[in-house]
Formats: sequence, structure tokens, C-alpha cells
Amino acid sequence: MSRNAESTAFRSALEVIRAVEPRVADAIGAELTDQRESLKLIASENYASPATLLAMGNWFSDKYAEGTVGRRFYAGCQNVDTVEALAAEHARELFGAAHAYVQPHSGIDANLVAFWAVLADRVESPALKKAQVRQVNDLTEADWFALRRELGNQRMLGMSLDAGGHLTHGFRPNISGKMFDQRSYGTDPATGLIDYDRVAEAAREFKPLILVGGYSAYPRKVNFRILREIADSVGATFMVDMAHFAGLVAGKVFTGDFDPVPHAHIVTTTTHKSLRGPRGGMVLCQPELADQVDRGCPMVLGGPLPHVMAAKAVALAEARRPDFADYAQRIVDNSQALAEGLLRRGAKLVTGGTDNHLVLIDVSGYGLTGRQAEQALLDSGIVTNRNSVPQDPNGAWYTSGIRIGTPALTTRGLGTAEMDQTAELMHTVLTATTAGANADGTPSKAKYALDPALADKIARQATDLLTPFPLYPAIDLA
Ligand code: DSN
Repeated sequence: MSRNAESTAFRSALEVIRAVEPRVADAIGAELTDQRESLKLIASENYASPATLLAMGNWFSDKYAEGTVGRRFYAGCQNVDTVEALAAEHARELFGAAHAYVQPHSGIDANLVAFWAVLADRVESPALKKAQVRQVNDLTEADWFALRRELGNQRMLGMSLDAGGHLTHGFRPNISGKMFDQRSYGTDPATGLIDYDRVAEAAREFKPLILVGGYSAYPRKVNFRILREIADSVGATFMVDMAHFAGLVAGKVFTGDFDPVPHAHIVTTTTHKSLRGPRGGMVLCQPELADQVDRGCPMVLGGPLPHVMAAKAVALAEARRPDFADYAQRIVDNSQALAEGLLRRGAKLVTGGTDNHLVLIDVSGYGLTGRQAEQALLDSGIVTNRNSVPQDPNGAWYTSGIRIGTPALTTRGLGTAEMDQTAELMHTVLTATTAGANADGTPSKAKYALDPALADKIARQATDLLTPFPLYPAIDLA
């Protein structure tokens, strides 16, 4: 394929769009410029390949395909069957999973599918059994009442939000926190690490139906063998949400006890973070949960997105190539180099470092809230996001942390030397930023002061750092 093919494809697409609504074409072009120019350190973002992006922009988007491969509620799904089956096959092979379901539109959707599957599999209910075999019309009012009471009174144990857990693991701003009676396990206040004895103790006391492993802001490996043993000891189903680190599992950086797939009954993920695919979700599971998982649509999901499943198939095929393992290892090398660069300059890091793709800086060490730090860094061309730290005194809105990650910059080709320079830029901004005050003189958690000339200088240095590593080098829209 000529390098020109990518430019031609995207230029032509924009020309077609521009003829209808030029402002959309302009926004798409502007987004490429912004992404090219900013130092993207958001731990959950990446850059999908041109092939993955192009697989989404076509007439697969026009097709309804409720149901699953070979068992659809619509006619004419033979080509959707092809891409869905391919994506599932690549997923099973890549992760060594017994079953893969590639329809979820996002990580939240994937988790909802998993919750449904576990409830349906585990909750003993004659009414549910009737509903499963589609004798829905035979259900009495008393059956419906029993069904709602039984499904709605189950327990979930997951990692606490401020220790790095995710909203969908039973927290109130998400439906999971309203569906389940939830309790969480935190981390050891001294080390910031998961204390598996405490998890076991909480499981013994609480007896959850589902034990959830996985995180969105924990900078360390998790021992899934131990969590499975804990789940087994209390009869819980063990679910892992590997959305953040799926790329590290795919690239065999996390193996053995640290690979969730052989240990969990059910694993959920997004496809767009370290896995570097299109925006979407996926569920992997043991054979006994497969039937329930495949009911995801229409049980909890809207119609599948065949164009995105096509892109998942492309991205998963890419992740099966040997160079993806090299990419995954470089993500972690870069993350550790970034952590070391920050530590050497005096930053305070949750757990004192990292062994995955992310680093969590406790910016209270700079006298700032997460919100002040996030904005000051953004002013300086460095895109990060604020995040709670364990026992965060500033809550989930202002926070005391900045979460950074290396999947995106690693895709661009930056290496450990550039990570050290990134640490220098971040430390310079954070040191030069001061917390502001409210009109009445009380300390503000949002206002801050940073010399605009310094912010501009850092932004220029960030752009210079990126210049040798062009994003989508083969794409020229000019
Ligand atoms: N929004 C994702 C993240 O940034 O971690 C998870 O939902």
C-alpha cells in the first residue's frame, strides 16, 4: 500500500463531507491538528490506526443486526456476521478466552452485559428461569415482584473509587451503585497498594455475589490469582474490568497471575485505550456464561454497531502481530521513565511509582488541587486529567491528583528520553503554579496563577518535543 493511500482516503472523505456541512469537515481537520500538537498524557486515550479509523466510516453503519452471529432479529446480516465473527475470533485468540462478545458500545455497556450475565447465571429464581426460556407471558404479578426483589438485592465488592476503582463497579453516580448493594476495598494507606488480606476479610464479611477486580487509576499490577481464590472462598463470581490495561494483557506484558483472563469468570474491557482500537467495549467469559453474555443485545444494549465491530476486527488483528508486544512493553518502559523523572525532581507519586501504563501524581505536594494542576498543564500544552488519590480530602470534583499515561505518546514513537523531558516540563509548570483565593480571601480549589509567558514557553517546548514524532505521518490533509 502506498503511503499516499491514507492521505487520499482521508482527503477524499473530507471533500465529500465538506460538500454537505463544511463545518463538520473543518472540525475533523482541526481535531487532527490539535491532537498532533498536544502532549497527550490522558491514560485512557490512544491513536487508532488509519485502517481501524477507516473501517468505521462506511455503510455497515446503515445495518440493524440485533441478536448475535447466525441468530439475528433482522434479515440480511450475512456481512455483519462476517465482521462480528472475525472480531470475536481475533479476541479469543489474542486473549486465550473461551468466548468473546464484541457488541458493547463502551466499557459501561460491557460491564452492564457482565452484570446481567452474572445475575441471570447466579440468582436462583423460578421466575427468572421462566423469563429465560421466554415464557414471559406465564409470569404472574407475584413472579415479577419476586424477580425484581431477587435481582435487585445482590451484593458487589469492588475497588473504592479513590483507590483507583471505576464508577461502574458499584458507585452511586452509575446505575451499578443503584442496582447492587456495594462495598469497596481500598488500598493500604502506608503503601497505596491493594492489601489482599483486607480484601479477603471484606469478602468474608460481606459475601458478595460478584467480586470485581480492575481499575482506572491504580498504577500497579494486580494479582488476579489471589483475587480469584478470594472469590472462590466466598462463592462469588470473579469479574475483571481490564479496560485500562487490556493492551498490556494483549501484548503479554501482564502474564501468569497478572493476566485476568485465565483467572476470572468474566472479563470486560474497552477497545480504545491501551488496546488501541476503535471506541467500544467487549466481554470475554468462561463457557458457562456465554449464553447470557450473548443476550447483551437487546437485554441491556441497543442495536450493535457493525461498523465499529469491523474496526474492532481490524484493531484486534493488529494487536495479534508481534510488534504489538513490543509496543506494550514500551508503554510500560515509558511510564516507568516518566515516573522516575518526576520522582527525581521531587514529585509525590501514589504508590511511589508504576508498573503499568499510568502514573498518579499527588499534586498536594505542589500545593495544588488536581483541578488547578490540570488547567495549568493544559495552558502549557500538556493534556492530562485530574483524579482522586486515596483518602482524597478534595473529593472527586477538585481532587488532589493528576493521572497521566503513556499509551498515546508511545504510539507516536516517543521513548524514555522524551519521557524524562516530559517530566521536566510538567514539574516546571507545577512548581511555577500557585493556588488562588476566592473573593473573600479563602483558598480556592479552582483558581490558580501561572505566568502566561512561561505557559507559552512550555507549550512551545512540548510541540518541539513532538516534532520528530509526527502523528499519522502518512496523512497529509493540505
Ligand atoms: N473514562 C475512562 C477513563 O478515563 O479512565 C474510564 O471510564
